[in-house]
Amino acid sequence: MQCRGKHICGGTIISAYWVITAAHCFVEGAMVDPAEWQVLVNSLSIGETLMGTRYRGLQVFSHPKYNSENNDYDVGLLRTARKIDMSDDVRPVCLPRESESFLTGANCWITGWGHTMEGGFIMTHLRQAQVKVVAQSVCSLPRVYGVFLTPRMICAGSMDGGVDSCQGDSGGPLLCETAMGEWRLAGVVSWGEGCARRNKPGVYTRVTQVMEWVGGYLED
Ligand code: 4AZ
Repeated sequence: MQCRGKHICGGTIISAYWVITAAHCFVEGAMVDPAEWQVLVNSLSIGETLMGTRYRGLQVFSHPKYNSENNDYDVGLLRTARKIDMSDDVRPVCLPRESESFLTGANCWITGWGHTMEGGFIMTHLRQAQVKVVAQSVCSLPRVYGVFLTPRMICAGSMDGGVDSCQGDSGGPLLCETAMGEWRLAGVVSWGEGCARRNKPGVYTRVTQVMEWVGGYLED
């Protein structure tokens, strides 16, 4: 997702008109017209070679309980001005049911154009990495995130560090395999202490916990 032609955040298509992202992505663009947002679809590159299709934003929404102090409820939605063309390569992600659970150690994938190291650069080519769900009990240990971790957050990565999302990946997907072996959007890239540090896995908005709010926009 770009604002005034600049990459700001990742996002995930959930229906023909809707892209899910992080609420904090809209903070720096809070004053701008939703039409200044563009979603770049079906392009692995955000370099000079212009590929893919651009969809202008029509409306942007942040979760009403979003707290910019601690990133609780860090989820937002962007409605595109026109219908996103679906194809073999462009399809909406499957959302989880509220009751669905992602087990500790479940396999997940993250994707994004974000930095490959702290203080790095935005990538021109989309990258992906495999991470695992970290137990909530472990992620809320004092040496990990302690009380900063809320029930609206899910941690994924590696406790040894080395693989993680980073700046510029925010708003993008955390796709995980459920206990039933189905792939669902488990999280939205939200925050973390640095990137890929030991004992500091990535923190993602727990999608099952915000499905009621998201579902309210999916009717049309
Ligand atoms: C960021 O600044 C950011 N390691 C995103 C993800 C993580 C840290 C920071 C997780 O957008």
